[in-house]
Amino acid sequence: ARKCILSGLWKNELGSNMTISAVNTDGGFTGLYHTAVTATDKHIRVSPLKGSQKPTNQRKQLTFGFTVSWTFSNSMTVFVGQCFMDDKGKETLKTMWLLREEVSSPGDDWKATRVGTNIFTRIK
Ligand code: B9F
Repeated sequence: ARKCILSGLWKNELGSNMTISAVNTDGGFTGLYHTAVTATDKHIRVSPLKGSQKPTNQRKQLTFGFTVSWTFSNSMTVFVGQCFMDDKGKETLKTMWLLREEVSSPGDDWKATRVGTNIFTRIK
């Protein structure tokens, strides 16, 4: 059976792109994230990502997580997800994310985290 490989270029339903480099023997990987959207008028810049997959040997369906450290703000997003391989060999990454924004006081903590889902498909 064909196996999921996270390395490559992916696009989600928002139009965001990410490139994941080779996965190392410990399951770790790095990459670059280019978001198509931002909630403010901040200038978007490509931002680094770092994560790991489990298990480290490639499987048909594998779980993974990664963090994106936005270079244009003090916010971070963490993604967790699973790669699904269909019977035509097409891979889909189903993810959920939490976006943490820096707030100025504990009283603002309630509004500091956004949550959502993204689905990625391979473009290369
Ligand atoms: O919009 C975020 C942001 C951080 C500080 C000002 C703007 C950064 C980009 C997040 C992109 C998210 C979506 N893109 C994507 O592909 S990550 C999850 C989604 N998937 C507004 C003010 C503080 C936080 C948000 Fe900001």
